[in-house]
Parts: sequence; structure tokens; C-alpha cells
Amino acid sequence: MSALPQHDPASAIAPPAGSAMWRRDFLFGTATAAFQIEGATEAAGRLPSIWDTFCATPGKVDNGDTGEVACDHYHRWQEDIDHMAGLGLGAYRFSIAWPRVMAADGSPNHKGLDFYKRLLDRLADKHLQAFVTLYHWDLPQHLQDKGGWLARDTAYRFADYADLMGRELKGRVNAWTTLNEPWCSAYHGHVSGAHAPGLRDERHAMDTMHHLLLAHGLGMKALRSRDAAPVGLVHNVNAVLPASDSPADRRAAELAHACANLWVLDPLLLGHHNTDLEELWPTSRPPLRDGDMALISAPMDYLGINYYFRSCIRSDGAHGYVEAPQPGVERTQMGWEVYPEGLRDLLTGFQSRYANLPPIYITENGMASDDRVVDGRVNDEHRIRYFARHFAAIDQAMRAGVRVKGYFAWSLLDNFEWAYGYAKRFGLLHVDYATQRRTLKDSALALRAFLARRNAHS
Ligand code: IFM
Repeated sequence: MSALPQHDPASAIAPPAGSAMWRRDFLFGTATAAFQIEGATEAAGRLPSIWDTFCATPGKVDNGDTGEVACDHYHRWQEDIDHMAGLGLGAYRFSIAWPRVMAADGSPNHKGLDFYKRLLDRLADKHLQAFVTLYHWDLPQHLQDKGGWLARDTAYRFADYADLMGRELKGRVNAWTTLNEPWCSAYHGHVSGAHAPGLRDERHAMDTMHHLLLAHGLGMKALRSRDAAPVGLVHNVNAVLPASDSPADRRAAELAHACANLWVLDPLLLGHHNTDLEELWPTSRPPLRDGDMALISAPMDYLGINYYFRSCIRSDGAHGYVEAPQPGVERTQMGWEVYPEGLRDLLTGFQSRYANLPPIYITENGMASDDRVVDGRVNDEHRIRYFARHFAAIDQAMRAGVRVKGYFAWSLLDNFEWAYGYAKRFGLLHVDYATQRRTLKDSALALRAFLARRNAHS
């Protein structure tokens, strides 16, 4: 059994008094992704994904970790949903594994689909809204073998998948997300090579992003033809600070902002690609065809924002930028700076830049730390402070007029943190990977106490 923290846990984590986040119609949830938690990578006809291949390639993932077992959520999903309900959460954001639900010929894999149908039905029983992401990076390997996101055809295969999900899961989903963090798929998957499929070439940048965004547009259209639930996309945003006041560093920071934030948001919300990127990647141009931009910029019902950190940026002396080490700032286990005000500033900045900014959900925010169970308890007061400070920043953005409708903590469980394997722990629940035992961290207990107080007040 986990003990409650000594201090008043609800007050320690709560948003400021009077915040709209105290109202019951502001949604609180947690988020996960299929490959990071499910395990059972060979169950019931699941096909290999690019992340299975990447994990099997020596040197790609720390410690040689794989997704084969992960948090064994494929078998423990009922217990995991019970935990969420016990915390008093109102929603769960998770992703469907494309290789689990669709055969290589495009036909449905009903055994795989049944897993998600059961999950969705239990979420509804427990009054948890389901925010369902179609693509959180686990592209079927057979599509990678035909070019992956470098091939325009993959966008059409994604539309087929979206159409199938809309047909099969119609009426069970509260909100659809086409893509999670296309920035990471394009940049880490195809430019830096840190993520699957591990390609490293800046000439891939605009091709992959354009095809991903096209997949979003086509997928959103397909979903809307099948189901009435709102549809959006989730983008990871970063705050950027110039390392100095010099014109070169300030320009470098502008380019970093264009790359991190506007590369995805301008096409979606302005209907054109951001031209600063031509300075950054002179050899990469989007493979635009007639009609693409109308699909890509079709109005979304909401925008999902994932926020974790700020980067300090200086010029690299040429046309690019590099991160400048900034000593003395608070950092998480990932080495990411804790800077909640960055979220507020980005949200208010987007509100000014985009006249058509849709309502926003914070679809991920959280921190990794080296959490341990001691006498049945996980003391993660740092995470409680982290959440409280980000709630305050979101509240300030809302008071400045940004429409934020909900917040999803990353993550429900400690899980497979991609190229870092299992060493980085982001969960509200600690996972002992040897036994699969879940332990509520103090942050989970504090969130539970706050939600109980909120429910009692409203
Ligand atoms: O674990 C990831 C998640 O899959 C996508 N957003 C960032 C998280 C932390 O790195």
C-alpha cells in the first residue's frame, strides 16, 4: 500500500484558486502510447512495426531494451483502467497499434480490434472519456519496406487505416487524434536518426513532414465520413531562448522556433509551409501537389499540445543553430529544463499568430525522474511541484484568452521511453518491470486528492 505524502497533497498539486481548471468541465486525464506499454508484440496476428525492427538493431536502444513485454498492458489493461478510475480522472489518451489491427493487405485483424473494443467499453463503463491516437510512431514494417513516410503512398495507406478505425470503433471514441508528434516522426525518424526507422539525412525533412501532414488531412476526412467524434492532431512544442542578444543568436533562435513549432503548425493553421525552413534545409522542399494544402489545413476540432522543456539556442556560425549549455537551471532525468512559463508563452503566442487556433488540450506534460519504491511508497515531490507549476502556467494562458479544455499527464505508467529504453520513469504509477507490480507514486496520490476536492466543490 502507498502512504499519502506528509503535507496536504491536494493543495500541493492544485491549480491556483479560482482557476477554470477547478471546474468539472476541465478534463484531467493521463496519456500512454501502444508501443510504450502494451508488450505482446506477437499476439493475435500483430505484425512487426518499425520500432520492433529498430529495437532489434544493436546499438539503437539503450540497454538493448525492446517493446516485447513493456508494461504488459495488453494483459493488464483492466487493472490499469481501474487505477485511472480510482484516481478520479475523466479521460484516457492512448494509441492504437496500426500493426495490431490491420493486415498487410488492408483487411481488418479482428482479434487485434477486439482488444481495443474491450478497452473502450471498459473505459465507458468507468466514465473515462477515450482520446484515441491512430499513429504514435509504430508504422507497420511492411509499409516501411515500401518507403515509409518518404513515400506519398503511405499517406493513402494511413487514410485506409483511419477509415477502418472509424468504421470499426464508431460511437466508442470521444476524440480522435490522427498523428502524435509528426515532428518527431519526421525529424528523429528521418533527419537525426534517433528514432525508427533511423534514417539520417536532412534532405528527408520536408518530404516526410509533408507526407505525414497529408496523412493527417486524408485521415481526418476519412474519420469524419465514418464517425461524429471530434478530430485533431497532437504537436510537441518547445520554448526557445536565444543564448545572447547578438543578431546571429537571435536569428538562430527564430530558426529553432520555426523548426520546433511552426514547421507543423503553419501548414495546419495557415495553409502553407514555413519559409524559414528553406534557410535551415536549403536542399529540402515539400513535394506539394494540387489540393494537398486544402486537405492539410482543413479546420481541426481541437489541437493537442505536448510540452516538456525550453532550449537555449545559439548560432552555429553558418545557417543553422545548436543548443547552448545553460548551467544552473533545473532539469529532469531527461536533461530537459523545467520551464513552465514557456508553455504559457507558447500558447499565448499561438493565439496571436493563428486567428483560427482551435480549442486546445494539453495532451502531454510530465517529467522523468529516477523514482524508487521505498517501504511501499514512491516519494516524487519534484513531480508534484512540476505539475502544480505547469497548471499555474496553463491557468495564466487561459486567463489571457487561450481556450484550454483539458490536461493529460504523461504518463499513466513508467514505460518504454523509446531510444532510452526503460531507464527514464515518467509515470504517475511506478512499474516494477520484474514483477509488473504498479505502485501509485505520491504525485498520483496528490492528483487523486485534488480531483476528489474538486469534485466535492463543484
Ligand atoms: O514518451 C514520449 C511520448 O511517446 C511522446 N511525447 C514525449 C514523451 C516523453 O519523451
